[in-house]
Amino acid sequence: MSELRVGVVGTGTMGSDHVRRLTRTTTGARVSVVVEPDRERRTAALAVAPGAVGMAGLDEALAAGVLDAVLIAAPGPQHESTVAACVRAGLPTLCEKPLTPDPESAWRLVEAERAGGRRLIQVGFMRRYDVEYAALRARITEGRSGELLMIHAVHRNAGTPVGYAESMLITDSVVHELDAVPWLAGSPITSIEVRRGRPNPRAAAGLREPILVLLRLADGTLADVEMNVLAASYQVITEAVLAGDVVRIGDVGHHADYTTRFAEAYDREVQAWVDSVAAQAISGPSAWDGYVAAVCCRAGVQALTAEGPVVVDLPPRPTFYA
Ligand code: ISE
Repeated sequence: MSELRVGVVGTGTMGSDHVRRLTRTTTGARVSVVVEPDRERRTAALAVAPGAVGMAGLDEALAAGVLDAVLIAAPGPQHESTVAACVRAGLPTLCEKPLTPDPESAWRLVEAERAGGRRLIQVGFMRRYDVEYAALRARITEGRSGELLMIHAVHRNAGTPVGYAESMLITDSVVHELDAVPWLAGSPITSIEVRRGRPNPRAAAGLREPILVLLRLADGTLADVEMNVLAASYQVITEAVLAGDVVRIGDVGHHADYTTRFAEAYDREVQAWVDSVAAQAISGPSAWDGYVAAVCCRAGVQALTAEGPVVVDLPPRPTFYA
């Protein structure tokens, strides 16, 4: 196939970052359409992607027949209908997290994809493409330093956007650990608990943070996550306690946000996605992974107000996603 023609839906922080990435960094693909209802944002994105055309809605782009694949970075509540339209059109889709905001809608996408009989959906859990994360997973899997016993994770943001709700500590941020921790450990999450210490007096009314999130995995591994959204800088650090060693990743200096901290991971993620679409062998984080994250997020949000651990109840993984 010649260059993959990618439609980018949504040009907020991540969408515009991906338009630039697909245009300047990724090989084998170009942005053919920018779908963005806001005219100013659309114009700004088009200025970065010569040759792309702007459209206000995905339907118009699908009807024009100028897409080989779609990257979705629209707000989460729009993901279900957007991904479903791409699946109906048979188009491979990389959807930024969350796949959808709740397990029911995520499951509908799992079913739509399975009904079509082939993998089309990938979820943008970019940490799996971070070099240090990948090396840590290999180290744990290979077992040279003994079994994994515990994970300590630190996830700090340098501020909150306007309209920030407390549940977003889980759904917007901890969602990454809800995917990454079981991926690193090779074992699913079975319960989630939230513990609170002294609240930060700088937090807006209604936001009690930082929080400590405790994840129990099926194999007994315990993980704790410090989630802190009023830190001095953006930091994501992980320490894996193995029976015979401790491995720490993420000491990469101070960043303002994820766009620079994970820039290389995003580059690798998008390149791997483009290559896998060209090879018709999509293998990144799946719709099932997006569904699992949505189930865990629901338990995590409940845990914000519950006493003690909230059980995570997952159906068996369909063989389609084996
Ligand atoms: C943001 O939306 C992201 O997805 C980042 O990866 C995460 O670290 C941050 O906490 C979120 O706000």
